[in-house]
Amino acid sequence: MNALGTLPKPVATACPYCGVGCGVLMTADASGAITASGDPDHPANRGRLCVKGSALGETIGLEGRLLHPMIRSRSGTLERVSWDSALSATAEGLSRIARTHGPDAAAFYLSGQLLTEDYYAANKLMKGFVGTANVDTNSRLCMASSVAGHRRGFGSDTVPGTYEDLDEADLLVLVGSNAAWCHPILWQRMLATKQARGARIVVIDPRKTATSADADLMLAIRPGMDAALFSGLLVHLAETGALDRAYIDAHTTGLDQALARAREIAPTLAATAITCGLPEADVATLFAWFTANPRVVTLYSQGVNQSAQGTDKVSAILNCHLATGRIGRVGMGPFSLTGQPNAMGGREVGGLANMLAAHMGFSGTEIDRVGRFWGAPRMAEREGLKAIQMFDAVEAGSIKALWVMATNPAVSLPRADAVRRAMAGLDHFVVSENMLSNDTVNSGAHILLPAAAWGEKDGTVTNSERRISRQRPFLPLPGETRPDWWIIAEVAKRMGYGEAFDWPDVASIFREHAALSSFENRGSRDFDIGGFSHLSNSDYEVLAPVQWPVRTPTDLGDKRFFAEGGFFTPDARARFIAIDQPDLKAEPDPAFPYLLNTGRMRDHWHTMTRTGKAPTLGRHRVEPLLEIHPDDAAVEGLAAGDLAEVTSTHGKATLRVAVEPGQSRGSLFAPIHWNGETASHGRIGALVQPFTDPWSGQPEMKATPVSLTRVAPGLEGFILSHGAVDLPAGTVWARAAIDGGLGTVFAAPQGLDAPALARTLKPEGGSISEFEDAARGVYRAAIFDGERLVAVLFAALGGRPSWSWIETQFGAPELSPLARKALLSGRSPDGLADAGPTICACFAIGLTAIKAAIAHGACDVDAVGVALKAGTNCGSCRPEIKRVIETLNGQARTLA
Ligand SMILES: Nc1nc2c(c(=O)[nH]1)N[C@H]1C(S)=C(S)[C@@H](COP(=O)(O)OP(=O)(O)OC[C@H]3O[C@@H](n4cnc5c(=O)[nH]c(N)nc54)[C@H](O)[C@@H]3O)O[C@H]1N2
Ligand SMILES: Nc1nc2c(c(=O)[nH]1)N[C@H]1C(S)=C(S)[C@@H](COP(=O)(O)OP(=O)(O)OC[C@H]3O[C@@H](n4cnc5c(=O)[nH]c(N)nc54)[C@H](O)[C@@H]3O)O[C@H]1N2
Ligand code: SF4
Ligand SMILES: [Mo]
Repeated sequence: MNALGTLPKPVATACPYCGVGCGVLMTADASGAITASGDPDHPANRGRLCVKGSALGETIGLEGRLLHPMIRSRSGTLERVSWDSALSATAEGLSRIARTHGPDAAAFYLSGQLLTEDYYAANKLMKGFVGTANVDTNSRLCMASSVAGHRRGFGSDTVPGTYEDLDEADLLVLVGSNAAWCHPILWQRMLATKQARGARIVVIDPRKTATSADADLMLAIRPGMDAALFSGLLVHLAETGALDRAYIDAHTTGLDQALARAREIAPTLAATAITCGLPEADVATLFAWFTANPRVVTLYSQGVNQSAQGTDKVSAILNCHLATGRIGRVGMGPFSLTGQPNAMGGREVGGLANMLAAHMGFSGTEIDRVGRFWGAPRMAEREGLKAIQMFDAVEAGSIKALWVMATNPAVSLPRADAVRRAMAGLDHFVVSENMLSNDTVNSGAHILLPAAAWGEKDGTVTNSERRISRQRPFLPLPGETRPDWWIIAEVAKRMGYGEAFDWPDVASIFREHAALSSFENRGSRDFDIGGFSHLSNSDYEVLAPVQWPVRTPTDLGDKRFFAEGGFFTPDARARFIAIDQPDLKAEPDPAFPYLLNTGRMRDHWHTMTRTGKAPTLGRHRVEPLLEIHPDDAAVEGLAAGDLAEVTSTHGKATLRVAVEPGQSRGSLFAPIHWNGETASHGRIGALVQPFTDPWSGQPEMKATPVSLTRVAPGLEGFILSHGAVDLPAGTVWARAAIDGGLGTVFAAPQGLDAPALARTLKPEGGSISEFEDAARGVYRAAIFDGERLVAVLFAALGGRPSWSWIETQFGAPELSPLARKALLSGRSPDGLADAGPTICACFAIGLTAIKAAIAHGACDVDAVGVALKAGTNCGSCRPEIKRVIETLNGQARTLA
């Protein structure tokens, strides 16, 4: 909730989270509270939102925001300064380092969460004016293998299809994608296609997920073996006469070599199954379905991209679609699901170090063309350093100036602890941020530039299907915050490049970007939005979501690529790629016997700087979990709820064990979201190895060798408080937003003086109610300021009680005498059971209620919805409800 806004009518904007790119309507009620609803007119979501989108209103408060420019003083503290001082210091540092050490000693590290206009400005400044291509982005960790795969196969970074294909397909193959959690609205569309057309869904993922719960076929592939599976499929297609010879002959080259290589990798169905660690019958089913269904869409995400063979995985998938001519036609095609709201926009402007601008690379002609367009004095002449190399160069001291915008590399890069240390050694370290504190800012940033956040910023983003949407502001700029593009332009002016950065408004940047896309293009480049080069400011304001290309002002319809060939290679033919032999991983190192897979949770976004503010989103998982197969847990002497320390050669984390039969043996899964601000020992990036794909430079973030040890928990408990509580060193803790404050879970292996800690929470003149049972090691305290409950501490030896009922009291303005009495029991006075972990975040329905509804006869997900409303809003929790039903039914059968 944010009472700052006064919205006379709903503002239509785009969701700041995933690449689905849903349209959102932001509406203020009479009290000024702002809430989000799905925009019925937006083609990506047609009125629906997932739980993260629905809870956007909870994330726009100003707590923790960076509201003023700041510079770190010699003593290390951050001090507020004027914009002029901060901008001049930023410009002076960049100029000085480029002058003294050469332009390549400077770098920008950008993000798919910047708007296209911000991204365009940053890319232009560095590649055209500072004179280095050391501009890379978190998209290197996200989409780089798809980009490389597209460019190798198509000659351009083109996503050929549209979302409509998902509605019109008969077979949907998801490879390394947990769409039920990560692209929920597209997942709803796929489930609707299953209902409407009887489409089949296949999920290929080493672990069972919420997505695989609804699949017709689940292939628990050996990690990393996807390229072998799709090589086997190519061989099968060739052998069963399923190739589209007409398409191959007219529009492609290189099939013979690619097929010969595929035959070496996966000669037979049986060999494919063995390499991939899959039952032969399941592989046969996939191959038969793929062969039989022309309308097949293969969707892929980070299980493909974030891999040592990411680009080859992409090429192996594209090969199968090219070989069957199933591309660019209704209901068929390869489909790279993009992660961030503007992953695509960043690729369009050239945010990657190996791209120049507007889908152009670094050939002499392209450098010359872009240089003339920009009137640039100092064009970068070659590709710059990709993220991992860039941070290696920071560590080695050859990059001395770094400007980080809209990303948190101290959490999200591999070897995150080393990254943190490396940044602390920079000569000139600038961060543009929304938050005053995050792991990157706290790595010693010298200059903090307060950027406008979602809801305040204005511009465009492009979603997974090439659809450009407007993000519109509905809140005033708080404090002294400014849009990222403005900050970059002001720095450019102070570096002496005023003329080229003198944009009066954001629409001017969009027009310039559009003009560059069509400059000397004449159909030679896929990305062309020249139709918008003369868009008026008022037309920009009301721009409706539109798919590129937009080659002329009236070229506004939806479009697909490549049904009739027309690839962006010199001979207009697609290339089949003979991929490398997949790396059949050697036997595990006995010192690091497990492979650590990492990824996302349903209700959190990346490093939690936004979703961490929303109580609705904090309840699904309050702390970082480590998922492990029951047999591995038994070998390690671990039970559910224990703490385990996970160690790689690069770092350590301590996580709560979740025993999951859906995990493959030898493989562990941990979430990426927790960081130094939200957990003491949850920085999973610290463990991840910096191993990269040879073509894309994207790191393999899903398979780091690790070892495991049980941590004796000691005293465990939780604290509910208004602000953050400092816990003694050695305590393992994690923090989540709750109504009215923060909930902190802790475990103190070395013990903890709970009564003393409770006293530190007591305000002057406040009071404490306590309960102690020394024999059981139980201590509970409720701390009041007058009648108001200001903190609660529960501690016990072994086992952490739930805070769900207490949270409802914590948010209340006043406690009833009965509630006050009941507080230290942890249960509501009416004896209602604890709500259990939240399953349905939209209606705050816990596991206990869902189990009760099932016990009362709700036999499927819809029936649970009728009884409790759970699962009836965004639908994100439906797979989990289904699983509870299946588990309970399984138990009932075992008992019977
Ligand atoms: N809730 C939520 N949604 C998000 C985000 C978020 O932070 N939270 N982030 C957004 C962003 S930026 C991105 S990039 C997307 C990512 O979306 P996804 O890629 O769907 O998400 P991940 O959880 O990273 O990984 C997907 C799956 O890859 C599997 N996997 C691991 N190794 C392999 C392998 O070798 N082969 C195969 N086939 N699969 C493998 C993992 O087990 C995992 O289930 O999500 C976007 N949406
Ligand atoms: N182990 C492991 N690591 C991973 C992944 C994985 O699967 N496993 N996934 C990778 C992927 S796909 C991704 S996309 C990355 C994501 O990782 P990051 O990009 O590091 O994560 P975010 O939390 O999204 O960071 C965005 C930061 O920018 C700030 N911010 C948000 N909006 C704006 C804005 O408009 N302007 C400015 N200046 N600041 C803003 C936020 O406060 C936040 O601090 O993580 C990668 N790292
Ligand atoms: S699916 Fe959810 S997170 Fe993704 S854009 Fe839509 S509402 Fe936002
Ligand atoms: Mo991503």
